[in-house]
Amino acid sequence: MAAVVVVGTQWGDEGKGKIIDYLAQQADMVVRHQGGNNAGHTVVVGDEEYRLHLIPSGIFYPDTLCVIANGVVVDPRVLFEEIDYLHRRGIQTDRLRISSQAHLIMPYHGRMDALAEDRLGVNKLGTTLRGIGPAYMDKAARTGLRVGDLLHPAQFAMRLKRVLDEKNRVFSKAYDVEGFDYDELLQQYLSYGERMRPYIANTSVVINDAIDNGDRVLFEGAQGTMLDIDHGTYPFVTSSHPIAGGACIGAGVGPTKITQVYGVVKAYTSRVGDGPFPTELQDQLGHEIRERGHEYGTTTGRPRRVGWIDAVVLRHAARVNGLTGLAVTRLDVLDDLPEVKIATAYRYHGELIHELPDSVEVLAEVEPEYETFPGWKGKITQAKRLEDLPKEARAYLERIAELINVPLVLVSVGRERTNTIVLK
Ligand code: 2SA
Ligand code: MG
Repeated sequence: MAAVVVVGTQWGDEGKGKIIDYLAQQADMVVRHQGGNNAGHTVVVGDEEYRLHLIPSGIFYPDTLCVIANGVVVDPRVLFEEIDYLHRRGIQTDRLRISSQAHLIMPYHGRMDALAEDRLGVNKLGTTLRGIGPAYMDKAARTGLRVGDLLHPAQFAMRLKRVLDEKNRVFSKAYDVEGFDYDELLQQYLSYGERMRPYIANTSVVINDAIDNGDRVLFEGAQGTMLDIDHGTYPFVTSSHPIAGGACIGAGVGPTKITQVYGVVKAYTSRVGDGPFPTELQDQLGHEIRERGHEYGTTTGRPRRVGWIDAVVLRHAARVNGLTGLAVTRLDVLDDLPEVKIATAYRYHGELIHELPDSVEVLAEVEPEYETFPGWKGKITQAKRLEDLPKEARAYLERIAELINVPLVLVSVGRERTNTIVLK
């Protein structure tokens, strides 16, 4: 391992938290580079389960530096809630660094998110309502406020005034709702700034120094390829770049520094939020897999839509991320099913297509073509090597890797660190 990017290959919730936690055993640094507290990464350490939204999953290792890099949008309220939560559970956070160039999520972003979803009505995107989209909108519009601004109170005050006047005008004129009080917001954020001060750093330098020093750096993707603002199912996407290239931009690291890109693949598919999902199972079986897999949003508690694994989606992910290895997760959730399926292509108006359509309208109408495999009867959680798995489970895994043409590197067969099979 030198600089390894870990990405979700589907619509998020692939089990990246578990894989990052596993790989972090060997890492000196774990970096988050996109998204914000819309993410929900579950990590199991012994008998303890932790849920993180913002802080990198490497925080459970006492010697690992954890970085929230420039591409992340940071809600300071959530940041401190998470820090306090970790402290209460005996986890220290002095190894956390936050980029001065990361953008701040402000309370008005949350409100804008909710109002926009409301306006869309039945066409809503199903966002997490955490203000993620509006924070990135302000970043692109160059009206965003950044973490580093908090260290320059006079400037921050001036910028906030300008931005808030505009937001409040929109709230009252376009939506007929009350705005936010300037003084209150200013005081609140300046006090967040004071508390954040010891964590704030020029993280591109920190990360590049680590890589140049031969340290092992893990880039922890959030959400998934199909939620990428360019390469996902636009407009049903998040507002950042969950794909591997997003790590370079979101952390200030050149592409030549990245040595491996691992794609995390859930053994089935889930999607929380709206938008097309060709292999979705809307029947009893879908319900069953959701319950076995506890497929509910870590951040919002929303039930996740569930379906078969989709090799068309995965081939797209392999391409846009340049995957060098696959980490298949949650294989154990499929234990005891009489059969399992893999979508290998789509049929659209009678024609067979092998590549992911570049239009959501088309994607919404395709019919998946499936290959069906016999299930494996029995529990696989204790498997330590590929050979310990029932031959049906092995055949399923091998076919996935073959269809995507990327080698398997890890297989997760249970929630704990030890329930992981390492290949090679
Ligand atoms: P947003 O809030 O603007 O990023 O929402 C836009 C779309 O991105 C989806 N999205 C996610 N999908 C899966 N998991 C995510 N994290 C949480 C989790 C979500 C939760 O781990 O379960 O708890 O509901 C995540 N974050 C964003 C979102 O559903 C929209 O489709
Ligand atoms: Mg999640």
